[in-house]
Amino acid sequence: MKFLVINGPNLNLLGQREPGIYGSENYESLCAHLKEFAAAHGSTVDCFQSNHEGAIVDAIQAANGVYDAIVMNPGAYTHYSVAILDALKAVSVPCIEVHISNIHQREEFRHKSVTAPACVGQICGLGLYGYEAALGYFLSERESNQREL
Ligand code: CA2
Repeated sequence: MKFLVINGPNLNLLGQREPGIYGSENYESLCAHLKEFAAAHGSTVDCFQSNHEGAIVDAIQAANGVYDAIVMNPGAYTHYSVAILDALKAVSVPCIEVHISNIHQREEFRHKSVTAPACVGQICGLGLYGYEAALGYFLSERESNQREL
C-alpha cells in the first residue's frame, strides 16, 4: 500500500520540547521508523509536515488517486479546522487520525476533534505507536479484503 503520513503544526519539534507529553523521539526518526515498518510489509510511506493549514489542505487534495490511505495528526488544527475536515470529505482516500497524547485527559478544548468525523477512526494516547497502529489497521484491512476475493 501507499501511505501518506501528515503531521500538523509544531510536530516538527517532536523530541525537542515537552518530552513528558510527546516523548523523546524526534520527527525524523518517527518518519524513518514508519518507512521501515511499511517496507517490512511491502508498502511505502511518504511523510509530510506543515505548520500551515492551507498546505495540509493541498496535501490532502493531492493525495486523491495517489495514496491508498492517509494517517494524520492534524495537531492543534484537530480542534478547529473546518478546512481540513472539508478536504478529507472531498477525497476518497481513507484517513485515520492519530494523537500522541490522550486528548481526553487534557484541557477541555482538546477533547473535541472537528476532523475525526471524516476519518475511519481515531487513535489517541498511545504515543508514537499510534502511527504504526494506524498503518497496521489499513494493512490488515487490505489483507482481509484480499482473502475475501
Ligand atoms: O497529542 C497530539 O498528538 C496532539 O495532536 C498534539 C498537538 C496538540 O495541539 C493536540 O491537542 C494533540 C500539539 C503538537 C505539538 O507538538 C509538539 C511536539 C513537541 C514539542 C512541542 C510541541
